Amino acid sequence: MEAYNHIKNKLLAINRDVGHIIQGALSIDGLSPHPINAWKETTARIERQLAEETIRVAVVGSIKSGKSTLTNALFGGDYVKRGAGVVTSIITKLRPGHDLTAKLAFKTWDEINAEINQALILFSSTPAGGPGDNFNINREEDRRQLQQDVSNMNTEQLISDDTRDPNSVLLTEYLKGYDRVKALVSFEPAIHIFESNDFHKQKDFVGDESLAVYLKDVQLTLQAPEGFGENLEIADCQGSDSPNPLHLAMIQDYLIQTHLIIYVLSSRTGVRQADIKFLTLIKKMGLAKNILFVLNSDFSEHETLADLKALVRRVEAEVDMIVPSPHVFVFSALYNLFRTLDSKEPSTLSRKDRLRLEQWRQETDMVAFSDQQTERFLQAAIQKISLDRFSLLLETNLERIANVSSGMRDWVQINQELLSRDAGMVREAFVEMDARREASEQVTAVIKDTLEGTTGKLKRDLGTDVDRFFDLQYGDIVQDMIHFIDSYNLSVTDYEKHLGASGFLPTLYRIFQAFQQAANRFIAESINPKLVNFVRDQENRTERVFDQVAGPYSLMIKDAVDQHRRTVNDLGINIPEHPFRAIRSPEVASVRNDARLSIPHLTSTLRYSSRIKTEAILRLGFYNTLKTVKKWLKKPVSEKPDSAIRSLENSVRRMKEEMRESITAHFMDYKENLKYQYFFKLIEAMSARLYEALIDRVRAFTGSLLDMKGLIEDDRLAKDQLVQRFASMQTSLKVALDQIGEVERLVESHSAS
Ligand SMILES: Nc1nc2c(ncn2[C@@H]2O[C@H](COP(=O)(O)OP(=O)(O)O)[C@@H](O)[C@H]2O)c(=O)[nH]1
Ligand SMILES: [Mg+2]
Repeated sequence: MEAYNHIKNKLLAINRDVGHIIQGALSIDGLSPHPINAWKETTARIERQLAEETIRVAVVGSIKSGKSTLTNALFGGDYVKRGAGVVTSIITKLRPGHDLTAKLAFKTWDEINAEINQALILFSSTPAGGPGDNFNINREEDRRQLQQDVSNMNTEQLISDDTRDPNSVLLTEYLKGYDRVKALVSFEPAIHIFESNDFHKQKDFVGDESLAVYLKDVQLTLQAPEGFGENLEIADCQGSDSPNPLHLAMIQDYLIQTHLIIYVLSSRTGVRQADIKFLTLIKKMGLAKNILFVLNSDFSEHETLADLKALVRRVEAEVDMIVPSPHVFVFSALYNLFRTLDSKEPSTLSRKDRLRLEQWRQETDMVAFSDQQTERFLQAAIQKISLDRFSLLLETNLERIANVSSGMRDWVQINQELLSRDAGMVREAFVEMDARREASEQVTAVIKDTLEGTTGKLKRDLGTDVDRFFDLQYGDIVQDMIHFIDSYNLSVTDYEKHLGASGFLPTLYRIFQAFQQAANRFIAESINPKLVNFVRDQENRTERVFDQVAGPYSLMIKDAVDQHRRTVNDLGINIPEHPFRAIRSPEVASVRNDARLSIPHLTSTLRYSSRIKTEAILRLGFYNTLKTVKKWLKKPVSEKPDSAIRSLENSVRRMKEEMRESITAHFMDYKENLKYQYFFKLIEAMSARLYEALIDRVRAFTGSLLDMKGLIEDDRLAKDQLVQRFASMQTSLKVALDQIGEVERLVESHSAS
């Protein structure tokens, strides 16, 4: 990674040098700023990309497998909270930087209330006039009412012997944390920063569920160990195996942006059911090729090294069934962490941890094995990260700056030579060059038109495919969803006990919650991966289409450049021939970042429930209850549950209808967003980038010469001075181009190694 930083800094320096040359050219009165401004924009974009573009690494795995411990071990300190909870999903992002800062982004009051109202659907002891749609956590009365409902709910659950449902857990935590966070939350997105000595206070937030629910994002900046390099983000993804599908979707949203996944397994438990599920999901999302596995091994847990190795073979075999030929590295993250702490800040190790460390140190063969595996793991991770960095950040930008520099050099040379001629010769040259310019403008106009045609057609075709994918009758997504809802086996009789203990409405709520959780889980586990694959396919197709047209356009441009060169060569201006590199389609990944585009959040696929007409379900349930109650009074005891169950069944049927309607309507919205906010914008941006790359090559020759003509014919002008300025620009450009050549060789040797 050192090599990366080194090369990146060189590239940045060259880019700035070229920027200065451009600035100098812009300050010459009378020169056409036309090509120069385009070059200036390119250098600005390179600077921005090199600063912003980030390689993302996600550390995932089931709870308590050692994700946070491993993350800490990597950064060499106890930075993220170890042993943090279950209720929330927090993705803690760590970025290398100079100072120690923790940035905690809080949800806004509106977001919090929306989330609570979402969880409150059907959740109320009083169907009419309850908190309903407009619960406001800042109102004391609302909190008091909710507190009461939640306590009732929890007692009922105790009676009915159910597991706690995620919604009531969420509501409980929100209420519990309110007083402590209210000063930090506001109606605008609020960020709280903990710095230097206060840094570790962030752990209290992440570690306490009732505070963590208020958090949206946690970003730590910290000094990274030697060799980590910049433009890197490592994310400790707590909640990968959360029972809450919304958390799963949050992790999915992060995973689709990552370049590398580090999957942590614990040697204490081996491969768990949750791991199999999560790995299957990762695979379904098409992300299985970039995983490194860490078997976090507890030295105390294994009698001998041979035992540990036997476990490794078993784990490898189990993982292999999902992810073929996995790369598994076996070491103790906690031992690595303790050892670093012991050498850096011995005082931070507790007496107990020190004892453990001493004990583990005795296991010399396990330690040696672990050390060697740690080393191999770091090498593999670093290699993967640097390769991606090179291709994503360096290569494209290097090519861009090379194009700008050589284009500019040609342009300077043409101007310089023209300046040294007398007015008559120049006039003649202009006639020739203008004719050439007009001809090549025809060519670029044709390219522009046909590229627009291609872009329009691609948008139409892709739009049709998106429509088809989401089609209500024939599309995969909606059909799967409807099939899921219709076949969801909602056995009302399972709730008999609950009905007896808590009554009709709470039972209906329980059924609804279970149903909704199942539907959400289905969306996260089955629909979202399909969606991700569909999007990837369409992105690849987009790249392919632009690649297909880029070939012929490239040839047209090469032809135009050759003719320009011949024209000026005939006029005695000798522009050397550079090898012409064919222009290819820009990469989706790079354009996407540059244009700040991303697919609509996968978490939003779960936000259909705000459309559910709760009242309709409730009213139905409520009338039925009245009727049922009346019937109950007349009928013998033994028949009572039956009729109540029948009413429940009615409500469930209605519930399914509501669910079907709201989910399909919701996916129609998602579809429109995907089309207009993502695909169409991406296609436009790709097209614009390709056109720019093509035009860039002829810019040196087509920049309007008219101003130049004025300059040359102006006798009062101190031409000597101008000639000198061009000469010095020429020298600087030569230096830049030499340096670019040097960097290109560095990149090549690095990519080859
Ligand atoms: N005994 C033992 N404890 C470990 C080991 N690795 C991690 N832990 C502890 O297990 C707990 C959970 O680890 P953590 O890294 O927070 O797991 P996460 O939920 O995956 O982030 C923490 O208290 C760690 O200190 C290990 O190898 N041996
Ligand atoms: Mg953790």
